[in-house]
Amino acid sequence: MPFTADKDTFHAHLAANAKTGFTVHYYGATVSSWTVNGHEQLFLSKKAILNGTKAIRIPLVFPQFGTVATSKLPQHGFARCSFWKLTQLTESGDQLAATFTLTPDQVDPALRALWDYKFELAYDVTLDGAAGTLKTALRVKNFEADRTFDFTWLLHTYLRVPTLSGLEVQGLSGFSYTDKTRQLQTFNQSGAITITEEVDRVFPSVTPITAPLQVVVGGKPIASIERTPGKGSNGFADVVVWNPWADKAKGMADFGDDEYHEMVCVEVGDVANPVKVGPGEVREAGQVIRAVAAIAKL
Ligand code: TA6
Repeated sequence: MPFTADKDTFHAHLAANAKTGFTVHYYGATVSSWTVNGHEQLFLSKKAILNGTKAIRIPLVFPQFGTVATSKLPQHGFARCSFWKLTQLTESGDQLAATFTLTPDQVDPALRALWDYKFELAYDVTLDGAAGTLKTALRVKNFEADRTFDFTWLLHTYLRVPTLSGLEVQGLSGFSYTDKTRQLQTFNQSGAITITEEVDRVFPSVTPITAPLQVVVGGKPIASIERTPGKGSNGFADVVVWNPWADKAKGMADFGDDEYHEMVCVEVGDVANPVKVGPGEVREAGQVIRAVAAIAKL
């Protein structure tokens, strides 16, 4: 597998096509770039802070989504602000796969004390050049002798989009959601989501898990996300859609004022109900992101 690595990043690309590849920052195991034949699929702000002092946007959320009144863990937990290790690389045909792992000794002791369990978290990143997909999956193992732990987790994907004008996130019509921009009130989603103001919607239990979530612009599909099952799980149950819009963007130091036009977060995870994992048990869930527009342009 053609790859380059330094102390901060790992980059791999197809042997037959250097324009199709991905980059991961060890800090947060953040997939900061995924290109399909030269077309970038993910949004990374021009103001992103990449020196390990602030979580890079496109984070892995574990062991806590958001903030929780009864927990002192920081927003979105510690996985995104810890240095992960590359532990496995495989190549087979058009597929490149890398696994990154996080264990308690890699977590800041002050944060680890707030969720103090023996665990191993693995993150598999698999590029399929022929299919135009990136599969990412999280897997956690409980190494405690007799303690069950629970957590919430989520893949906080920032999709790059050409414009918000005419953009729709499809696949959530008919489901209820908690609106974080409206005092956590519950609403019913009718039709596709359009983005004309800040959107921060948490959809619990979006079924069936196999139904794709699609981003469409001007009627043309841009990308789709499909949730995948794994060991001990049928797949992530919940979906979050977020765009900060203008005011919130201005308040974020690591995000350009006008960049909210270039992204939408479509996030899959288990956030409404914590996942419980008993001693020795494993839970795994993932997603496949399909670069529909880039494939069409090939
Ligand atoms: O998943 C959506 C969300 O929880 C929003 O509420 C929003 O604040 C976003 O994540 C980004 O959070 P961050 O801590 O990375 O700024």
